Amino acid sequence: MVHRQMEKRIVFATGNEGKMREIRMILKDMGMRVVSMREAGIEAEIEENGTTFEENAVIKARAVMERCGEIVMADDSGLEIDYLDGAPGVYSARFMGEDTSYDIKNSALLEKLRSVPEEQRSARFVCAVACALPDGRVLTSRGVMEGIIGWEIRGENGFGYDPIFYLPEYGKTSAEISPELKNELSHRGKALREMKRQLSAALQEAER
Ligand code: ITT
Repeated sequence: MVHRQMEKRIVFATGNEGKMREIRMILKDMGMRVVSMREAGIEAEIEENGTTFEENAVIKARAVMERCGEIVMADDSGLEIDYLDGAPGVYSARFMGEDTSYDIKNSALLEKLRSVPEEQRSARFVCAVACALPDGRVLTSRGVMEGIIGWEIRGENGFGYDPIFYLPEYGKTSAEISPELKNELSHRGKALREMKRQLSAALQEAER
């Protein structure tokens, strides 16, 4: 009888296609297949009731790991605008309603900052990644990308708030730079690269 070795893979607990595109690119050299929750056939409505990005990432990764028993990663992220005391922050997806278009959300944020000078427009994207292992261990990492809120909607790449997130050193929004450059600079790229290191170490430890 031929025993097929179970393929090692990571299930990524996200329903956000924009995130998933970036995650696949960033994790493509991991030596493990990365599948979305949908590809793994898991449907889950998870209540993100944490107060920090880390708490919510852990809630999502644990909930899906308990359902499938595989290695599960989750990303909880958002945009913090200093002039708005850190809003929308952990409520970034829910800001003005989950189903409201980003054209409307982005225009509303630009309007709130209409006469605010450049030095008060600082903002950052934050990403927490959690990885829940079948043995119960949970790893977490965090990445940040600093920028300012721009003055108009610009660019077609990326997703969500990218068209209003301006990177002064590039003279472009994160929706105008290439996907490769965004992954190099981004909160998600940083958090996931750190998670790759942690997960490799954790898996090596488990094999010892
Ligand atoms: P999942 O929980 O299914 O992963 P979600 O979209 O609900 O998807 P979050 O709760 O983590 O995910 O919300 C993150 C929101 O923050 C996301 O919907 C965007 O509005 C914003 N966001 C995060 N990273 C971003 C990025 O790289 N570019 C633009 N907007 C981003």
